[in-house]
Amino acid sequence: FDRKDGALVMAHILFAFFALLLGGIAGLLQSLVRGGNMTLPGGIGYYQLLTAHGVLMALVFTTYFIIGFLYSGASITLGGHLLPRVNRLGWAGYGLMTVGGLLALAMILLNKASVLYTFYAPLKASPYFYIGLALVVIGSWLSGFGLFYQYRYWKRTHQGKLSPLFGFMAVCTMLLWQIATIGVAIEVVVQLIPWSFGWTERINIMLSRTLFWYFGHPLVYFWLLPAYMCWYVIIPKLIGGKIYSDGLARLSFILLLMFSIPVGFHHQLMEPGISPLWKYIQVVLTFMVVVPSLMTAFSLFAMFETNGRAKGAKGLFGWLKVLPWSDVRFFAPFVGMLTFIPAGAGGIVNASNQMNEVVHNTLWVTGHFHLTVATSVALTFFGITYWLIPVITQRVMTPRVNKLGMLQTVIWCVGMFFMSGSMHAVGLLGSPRRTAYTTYGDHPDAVLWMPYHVAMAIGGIVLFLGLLLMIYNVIALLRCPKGVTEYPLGETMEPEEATPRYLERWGMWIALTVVLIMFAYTIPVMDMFGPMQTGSPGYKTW
Ligand code: HAS
Repeated sequence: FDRKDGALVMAHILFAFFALLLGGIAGLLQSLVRGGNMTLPGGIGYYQLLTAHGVLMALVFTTYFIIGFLYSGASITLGGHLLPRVNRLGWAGYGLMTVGGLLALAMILLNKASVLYTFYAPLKASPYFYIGLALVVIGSWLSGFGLFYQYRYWKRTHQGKLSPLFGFMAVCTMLLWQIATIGVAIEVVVQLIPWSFGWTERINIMLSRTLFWYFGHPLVYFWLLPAYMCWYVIIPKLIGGKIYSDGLARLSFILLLMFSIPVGFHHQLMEPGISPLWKYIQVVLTFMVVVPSLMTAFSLFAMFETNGRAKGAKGLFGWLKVLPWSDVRFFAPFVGMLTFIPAGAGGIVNASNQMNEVVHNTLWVTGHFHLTVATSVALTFFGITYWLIPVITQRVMTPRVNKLGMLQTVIWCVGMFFMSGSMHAVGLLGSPRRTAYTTYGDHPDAVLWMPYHVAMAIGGIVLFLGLLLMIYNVIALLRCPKGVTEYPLGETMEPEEATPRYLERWGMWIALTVVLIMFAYTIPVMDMFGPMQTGSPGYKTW
């Protein structure tokens, strides 16, 4: 692996795990404070800790890990090393993201930005928190441009050739991010910063939430797509097989790009100020975005089965027996896949209007995203770490680290089973999310929730132990003996010609994505400036 590129990738990966550690500490403390088990000195409160936990885990850990992972694969597949300009763009992006991230974190620690990771207005943070976030976004754009530049260079030097699957997926993931972050950038720069400095008196709440969720939903696919990259491209190699279908994999990524953005209203189904028709349309589009995930499930089953049969597996589930169960590089992402089945089903429940009325703003939703991002995605990222660090630092993972990795995966699952399981259950009993410790005057309903909260706290403690073990494993990986580890990229079963070339016509896909976004958002956003917003006291701007 190219040394200069390796330094860039490692800087991202190590910062990601540093954020994971800090975010984990904040997570443990918030669960103890919320459960009424402890009070912290210096007035450190639940909302402050929850903001730190959400921002560090959901925004910092993921973004750094993803950019590091995408750059590593781009370096290998799109030319063998990054162009000097791309490497520089990567470092510039890293620098801006880090300055911005630390500024935002400082504001949270000073209790000047306890606005949670969604920073909904009218909760107001210090302007420097928003400026920090804006820098993170701009930094990530620079990294994105670097990736596009590398891809374009590869295409120019390989005229008429189909790009490598990893490179294609990396471009798609970054494209999704660039288009999605335009929404949050407008919210932060045009609305929140001027309002927070006191330059503007009022803020249009509906618009700010809409801009946030225009970004917020594709954000979850920005987390998911790199996990899918591992499932589609890396796992086949690790199990000694081949990728089922290159074309199907590309199509599912394109569909995720097109359908993951015009669906933000499914987070706002319970909000006034958006007409039911537009909510309905975006719910239909939400069900469209489920399709590429179902295609992924199909593709993965087909890959496991075809490869299993090639190894002589018999019967309906014989393929399960020939999988490399004791290899953490396979095991951790596989457990992530398995978890994604109930996690995805929960998402479909959320998206269904009537059921959303039952679960919205309850701990069910918290349970949902701990299964999706904190289990399916996180375990896949952990699985990637076990080979990525050795590849870059030119080391070989020892059997001991492999065993510790297996143990880490099991601990994570046990912790999440208790935590996310009780969140789902108590959510159905009505327990709200994002609420500091209260027994609601010993109301019988709230008393009924208490055992679930205890189970959540126990799960949280187990998870924290799992997190400490993961940090230990990262350090152990950095100390493994020198040697050569291969970057595990799978090959496809079919020849390259089988993949339709139109899948790589980016201009067409971007245009279709923009059309869908305009369709889903233009009229409802215009309504937000109309008489419904200004004429009725209930919908007034703040
Ligand atoms: Fe979600 C809320 C709907 C997926 C994350 N979601 C959230 C929030 C987060 C989040 C963070 O419609 C909270 C935001 C906040 O703070 O308010 N979500 C969906 C839907 C999907 C979905 C329809 N979510 C995700 C993913 C996330 C994520 C992925 C992170 C990575 N979500 C919602 C809705 C809300 C929501 C509403 C708002 C709720 C509210 O009211 O506030 C779908 O994309 C899910 C599709 C998935 C599948 C599963 C496919 C299965 C596969 C695995 C195959 C396994 C194999 C192994 C092959 C259809 C691919 C098999 C082996 C064997 C041995 C069996």
